[in-house]
Amino acid sequence: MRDQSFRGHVQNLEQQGELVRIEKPASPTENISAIGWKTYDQFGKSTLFTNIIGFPSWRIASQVITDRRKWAIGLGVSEDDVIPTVVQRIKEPLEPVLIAAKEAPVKDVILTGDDADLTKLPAMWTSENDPGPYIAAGMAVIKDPETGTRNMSYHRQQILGPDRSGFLICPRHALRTYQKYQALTQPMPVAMVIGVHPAILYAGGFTTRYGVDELSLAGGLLEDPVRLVKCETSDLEVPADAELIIEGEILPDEMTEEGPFGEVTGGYAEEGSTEVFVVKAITHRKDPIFYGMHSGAPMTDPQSITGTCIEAALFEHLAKVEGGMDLSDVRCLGVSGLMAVVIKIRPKSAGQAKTALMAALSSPYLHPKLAIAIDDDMDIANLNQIFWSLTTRVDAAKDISKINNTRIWSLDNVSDIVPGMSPMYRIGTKVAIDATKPWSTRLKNKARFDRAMPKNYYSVKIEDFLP
Ligand SMILES: Cc1cc2nc3c(=O)[nH]c(=O)nc-3n(C[C@H](O)[C@H](O)[C@H](O)COP(=O)(O)O)c2cc1C
Ligand SMILES: [Mn+2]
Repeated sequence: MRDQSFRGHVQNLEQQGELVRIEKPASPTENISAIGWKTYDQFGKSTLFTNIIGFPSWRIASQVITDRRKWAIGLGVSEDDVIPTVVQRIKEPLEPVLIAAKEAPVKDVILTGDDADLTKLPAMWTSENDPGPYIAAGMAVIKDPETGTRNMSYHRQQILGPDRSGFLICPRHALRTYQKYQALTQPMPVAMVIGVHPAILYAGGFTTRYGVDELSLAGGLLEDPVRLVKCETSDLEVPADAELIIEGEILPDEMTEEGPFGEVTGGYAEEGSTEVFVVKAITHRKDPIFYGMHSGAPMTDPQSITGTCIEAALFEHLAKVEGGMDLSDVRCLGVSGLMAVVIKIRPKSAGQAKTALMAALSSPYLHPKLAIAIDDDMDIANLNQIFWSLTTRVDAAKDISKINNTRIWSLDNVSDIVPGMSPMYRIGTKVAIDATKPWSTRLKNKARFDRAMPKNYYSVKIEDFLP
């Protein structure tokens, strides 16, 4: 079986020169967020903090899957193969296997009662205007009380005290399950999973049907069943190789004030109220590594996780439009706070890029409100070329389409909240921009919209001339 751990990924990142070790003392509530963010922004590297002020037995790793290179290392494929591999493997889920507690590294240390204390974890203060430290990286494993089917999804936790945190539940599968427990007036048992293999991190952000176990999807991505172990205080099962598990329950009838929180849009989600999580037990590995997940201004891991999920879903979705088109690649731009997607396409006929754009704005994910089509000769990973296409190949009257009054992603603060509904429900405008070459020039004047590259650009190698 392949390694399924977070620390294995951290080690691979370091071996491949993708990680910087920070050995000087640093504080999770004062500067670790800034150091990790700047290290990725300036050098494109992950960070491993080995000297944590106030938490001597912990290390913190951050920005571990922030781009395609890091996903490629995590999934063991080339960068170009990340999306096609995900699309294919996610269709072949593998049921997890249960292993004994004595073989499970996450049971190295078991804390219950007063020892199960959230304030003893090196939770990070992520964005400046957050009210305090959060655990942003936790994925909740829960079970449907009627069918017993498992679900896994991310839920941020604002630390409120030793045994209490906030727990944000947006209207998706976890909310549907929670409402079933509420109807029974029972608390919902939850196990928060922190610090796992990138395949499991990916599955936690992936949108699929209710009743599909995301841990089976993770098994498909790993090409091995995920090793699970029983919880101490509930009949839930969690990844045995995780760094940290927080067991607890969500109360059926209590809410708490929460936020503001620096969000994946890159701005703040307004303060509001969330459900309440009560801690029952904490288990972790020896020499644990805390996953100090960032949030807020791009680029951070949350943009990369959801963005990569959106890319795979769009790739699959667009493959079905018009019976399939010449689609080369898809990017969800993390730098746009997940609200812009770019599709690289070779249209087979006039109007086809626009059809593809409409599909991109109406897909399994609500996030994109701006979709841009670029031609097959452009580099989709290069914002310079995307912007060049937007001016030289776009006549706004013909190539920009607005679709008013459509559903908009809940976190897009600039779009109106539906009157009488919560901020989860917004309405606004989607925009499609066809920045492929004007169709007529495909037939004649072929060079008119080519990018004018230096003579012999493709054959001249500067290495031959540099000192
Ligand atoms: C890093 C990260 C943090 C997230 N935080 C939350 C959160 O706090 N609350 C929430 O409801 N969804 C959050 N999400 C979104 C859900 O985890 C995601 O949509 C997931 O696919 C939902 O699972 P479901 O399809 O089983 O409902 C987050 C996603 C990521 C990648
Ligand atoms: Mn689900």
